[in-house]
Amino acid sequence: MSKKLLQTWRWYGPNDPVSLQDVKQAGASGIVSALHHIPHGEIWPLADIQERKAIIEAAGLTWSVVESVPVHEAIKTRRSDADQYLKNYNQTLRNLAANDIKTVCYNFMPVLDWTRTQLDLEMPNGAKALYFNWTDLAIFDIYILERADAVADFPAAILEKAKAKFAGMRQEEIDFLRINVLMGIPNEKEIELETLRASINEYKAIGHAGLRDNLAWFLAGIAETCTELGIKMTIHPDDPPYPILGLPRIASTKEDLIDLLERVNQPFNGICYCTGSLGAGTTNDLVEIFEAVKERVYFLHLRNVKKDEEGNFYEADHLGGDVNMYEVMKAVTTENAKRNEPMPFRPDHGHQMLDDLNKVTNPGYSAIGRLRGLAELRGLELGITGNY
Ligand code: DNO
Ligand code: MN
Repeated sequence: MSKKLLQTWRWYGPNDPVSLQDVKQAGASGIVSALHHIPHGEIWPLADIQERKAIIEAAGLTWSVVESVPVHEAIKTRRSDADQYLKNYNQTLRNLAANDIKTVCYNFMPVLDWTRTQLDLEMPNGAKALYFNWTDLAIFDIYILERADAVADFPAAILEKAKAKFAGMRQEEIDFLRINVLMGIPNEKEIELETLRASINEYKAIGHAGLRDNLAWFLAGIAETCTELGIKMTIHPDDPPYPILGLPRIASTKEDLIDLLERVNQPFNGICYCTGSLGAGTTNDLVEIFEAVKERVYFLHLRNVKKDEEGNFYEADHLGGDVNMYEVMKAVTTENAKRNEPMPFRPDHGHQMLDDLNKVTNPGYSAIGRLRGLAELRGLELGITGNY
């Protein structure tokens, strides 16, 4: 029986401005890391995995979860060369398992990972948060990306606001918006507008049903490896959890998650329950979603979002915002008590605050905001379970 959740922390590797010593001071014991220097789709060499693991262990920490082993676009779109990438993925999983790293996070979002329109929205207290605004997304989509059918995807009120705002924008503001929307995972290759346009066309032909089929094909293609080696795969929900830029989305709602679990209905096929991503969905009930899929939740991202009536949202304090973290933590700790192994969670994102405001940080991944989040979450857990 597992008493406490496993407290983990995302670490981008030796280039991360947050050190492993910092992570220890924050009180986490597990590390969530990935080999971002390996191009998407290539096999992660055993030596590189061993090296990363050794660095983490030398600091007295454990590499608990890989986030993420990126799924190559060839697999998501099931291009003619998809088989080779599937083989590579299997080999990477084998290399990780050989190092006893067996919980893997990935996502199946077309082309872009998480999308925000602003990375430094100032809170009333001066801290900075990540922000998603529909008007800014419309400006990007219509006037910067110049996607042919973009206009049809926005309500009239947003179109009007976008038009008026864009007319008053300076070139540097336009560039800034472009960079913010295209911003990816630190240390990974940025995507170009031209590539994005081409991808959007490719996905148009695939559509929602096609993308679901491709995910099922991918999962079926790694099932044997995962089952044999005891690997747990956890899909990260779409962020934000609705279609943007005309791209299909298949991991945004309870129905989506149930569908993808049932299509390849085996224990290895699991979920990274990200309360921030799912919480940005206007119709998502977070506790209901957890209850529906909890047996297959192997990794938790705990953070919060605050939405307005248009559906714009900013990343709120971990115990603030629209996600009732108290109810979520009750559900999560009840499930955790039934497990033999503790469920790993991490404070997913945090505000840029205090001394970090004067530092160069990875958006959402500065030290102090996440430390605050982790501290609040562990206190909440202790308050609920009483497991001192
Ligand atoms: C958003 C973050 C993401 C996530 C990746 C997983 O909620 O957790 O950066 O790590 O999308 O592939
Ligand atoms: Mn997340």
